Amino acid sequence: MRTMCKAELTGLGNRTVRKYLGVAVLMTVMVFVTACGAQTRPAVERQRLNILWIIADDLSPDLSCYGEKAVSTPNLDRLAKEGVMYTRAFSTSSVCSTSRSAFITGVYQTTTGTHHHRTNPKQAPPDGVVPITERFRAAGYFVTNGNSELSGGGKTDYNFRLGKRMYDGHDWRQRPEETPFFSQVQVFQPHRPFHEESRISRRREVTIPPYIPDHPLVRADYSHYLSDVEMLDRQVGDVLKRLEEDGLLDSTVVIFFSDQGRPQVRSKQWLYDGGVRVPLIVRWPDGRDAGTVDDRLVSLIDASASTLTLGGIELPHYLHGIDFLDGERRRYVFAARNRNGNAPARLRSVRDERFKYIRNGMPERAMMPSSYYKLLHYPVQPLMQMMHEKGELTEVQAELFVSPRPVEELYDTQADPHEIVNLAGDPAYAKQLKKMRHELDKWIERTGDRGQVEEEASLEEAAIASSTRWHGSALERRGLRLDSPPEAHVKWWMKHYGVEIED
Ligand SMILES: [Ca+2]
Repeated sequence: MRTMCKAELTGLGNRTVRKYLGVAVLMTVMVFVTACGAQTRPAVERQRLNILWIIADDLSPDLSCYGEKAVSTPNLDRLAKEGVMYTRAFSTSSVCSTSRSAFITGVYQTTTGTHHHRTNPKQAPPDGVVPITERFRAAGYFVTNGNSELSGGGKTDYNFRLGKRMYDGHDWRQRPEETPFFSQVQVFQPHRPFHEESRISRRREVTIPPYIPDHPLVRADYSHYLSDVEMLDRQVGDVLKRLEEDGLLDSTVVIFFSDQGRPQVRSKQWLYDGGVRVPLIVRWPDGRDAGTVDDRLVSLIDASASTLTLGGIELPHYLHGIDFLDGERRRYVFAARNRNGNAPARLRSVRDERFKYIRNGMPERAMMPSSYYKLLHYPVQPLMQMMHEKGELTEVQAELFVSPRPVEELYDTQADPHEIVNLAGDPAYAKQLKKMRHELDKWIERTGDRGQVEEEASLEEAAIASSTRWHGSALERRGLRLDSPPEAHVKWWMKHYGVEIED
């Protein structure tokens, strides 16, 4: 029987890997070249890096190091100071399970058929596609996925089933001696429901975007979100402290990012930057490029290719990402949104450093769809619905309720960072529109976008029924129903957040 030697599996011959292995102080791994020769030979020393992904849930770059003034995130600021901070990083979708299904395989969710959040029963990924964790295991890495306390397993939320255990444990401390690790730490924050608000005075400091009304309830909601961002920061600090205590800071590449943007109206579950732009910080064990800012476009689909390369693992032929850590550049990032819970949609976007193009395959649906998830968790949704019925929204805010929607949207994100001035009908941008349209068409073709067709009716109906049951029950526990008037939902939130408005 021939046992494949680790030297073959790790594919250590390429230039990139040699560069990574040049890091000053590395973990030493003893690789025994038994089956590659006729007899056992002396151990060959090979050094391999540990890799740690710290993943936030529902976080936009709302950190002090990214310029958010109303929050204090000293631990992530320190990480940025000791590493490289990427300012143009984007997820491939705007909701947990679809984004996670993509970055753990390195293949767009629209290619693997994992583009609906959620689908049951889950299917296996297409032939040959496996999570990158499988490749790390095959290369001799100890692979873990833990919660933020590292006391148990962490969030997975993949839209595929694997049929076998994906992880060796939840904590790098469980690994056998002299074994390198690829670990993930999943931090729940700042996912809703938010926790206790840490500082009421923050309500005066938060900046409310123009597409949402500047209302005391909105200020309270944003303030709660930022309190949870600070909770996330403390948890990241604890994880890094533990890494340091274990003497692993100088042998581990730390990559911090979020699965998608902030849980807010026109952000999570939308394809505007609020939904898909994410923080990304990479800390090298040798202090390389410490404190620098990188403005290149990066997609989270690239995290897979880059991480495999860090592990000295040959990239599978089907992989969609590029190795951004080796300086490769991409001209565009792509994102997709299909059904989220009970709310069907078919949105696709392509963005370069400046322009964002969004195509809407279901223009009959208003931007503020009747999402039960948002009805349960986002106070801003019923508030805006109530204000809309009373005619109290601005023109930009009321746009969320317009139906049918434009089939195409084009934004200049430099001049219009909130993406509220649609340039798709402006003759001055016709050339840009044509170019972006073409790039999106090419991507759909090249990646075999499976979300361009209608979802099988029985699956869609089952998912909608499940969402209706689950969210209906959760609202009942608040004394509310799915069809309660928006005023009733707003009243519940005002009491929950302790918001009082003088008549
Ligand atoms: Ca998420």
